[in-house]
Amino acid sequence: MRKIIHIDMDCFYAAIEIRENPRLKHQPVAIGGSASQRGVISTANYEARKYGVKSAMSTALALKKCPNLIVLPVRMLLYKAVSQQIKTIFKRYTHQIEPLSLDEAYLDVTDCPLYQNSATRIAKAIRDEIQQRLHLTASAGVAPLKFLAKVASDLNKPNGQYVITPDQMMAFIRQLPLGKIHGVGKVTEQKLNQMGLFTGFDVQNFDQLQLISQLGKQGATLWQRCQGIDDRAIEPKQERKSVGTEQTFIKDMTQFEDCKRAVETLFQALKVRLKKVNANEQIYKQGIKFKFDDFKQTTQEHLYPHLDLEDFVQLAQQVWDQRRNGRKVRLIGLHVILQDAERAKQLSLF
Ligand code: TTP
Ligand code: MG
Repeated sequence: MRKIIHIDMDCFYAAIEIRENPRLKHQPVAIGGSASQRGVISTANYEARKYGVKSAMSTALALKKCPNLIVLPVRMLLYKAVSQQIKTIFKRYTHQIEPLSLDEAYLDVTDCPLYQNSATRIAKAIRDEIQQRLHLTASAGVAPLKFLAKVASDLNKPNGQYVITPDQMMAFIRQLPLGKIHGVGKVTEQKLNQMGLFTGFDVQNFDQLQLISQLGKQGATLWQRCQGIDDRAIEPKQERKSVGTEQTFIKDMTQFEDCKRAVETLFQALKVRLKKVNANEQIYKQGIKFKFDDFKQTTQEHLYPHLDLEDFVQLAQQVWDQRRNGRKVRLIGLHVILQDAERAKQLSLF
């Protein structure tokens, strides 16, 4: 049995801004674009969440729900620097670190000799150290499996932790609502509910082949998770940097021709940016991001060794045809991921 800790910072961007300006303490604060520019909320502190302010909500709606809301712009470079500091703290406990985003990581502490190898106490120590050194709070989940550690870190948020021991694991899974499992989105959850499946217990007692025939590979994975199987190792990621550019349109797009033109324009901007850093030969992946009029976003990227407009147009066409579902498009972004982290370090990121 492994010992996995999932750490997730509490209202990350907002907590950093409040730390930087303590006068914001106890006030409802959100980070995001301004309402006049059709901005969207990235996150909000817990004070603002009481009013129903949430990530991905339009700033205009957030201000309707909470007229006193203080909306601050995103300062990505600052959050990235803090993220690095958090990682430095993690490294004092293990090198088995898999970052999932700026504020979230899995740690495998199976072999960590500190605190008599108690993952519970290691998690607490990491959270204490983050608080003392960085004046920010983190929540943690501790479990024998990755997916359970991730579920657990949400259970005592903010500034708390939840431990699932090997003994408790199967009982925990039995009562677990399927929507809590990372990767089971709203649509899949509904599908499962229609099949009469609501909890881990329901899936445990459901025919594996039938689940696979309904949900494909995702069904196979879900069935395994509910049996307490999750063999995914912690994958310390090679740090890859990306360069990108994006644009929110004055008017949402409904025609692919307009989309194609926007991709061409963005491509030129991306080219200029890349030339500035002379990074042309380091490209590893190309990708495209769409944001729709319901503020949901989707990213499509693939391995691709050089900058290529035709390829971006094809990616755009795929997203347009397969993921748009009749929605209008409010933003498009193009990015490339670079091969060589060291040489790309100086790049400014989007
Ligand atoms: P989360 O960990 O999902 O959210 P959070 O840290 O703000 O709040 P908590 O974990 O306490 O519930 O995301 C981490 C950061 O990522 C968040 O501070 C802002 C950014 N983010 C967005 O920009 N857009 C989003 O839709 C989400 C969910 C997060
Ligand atoms: Mg978080």
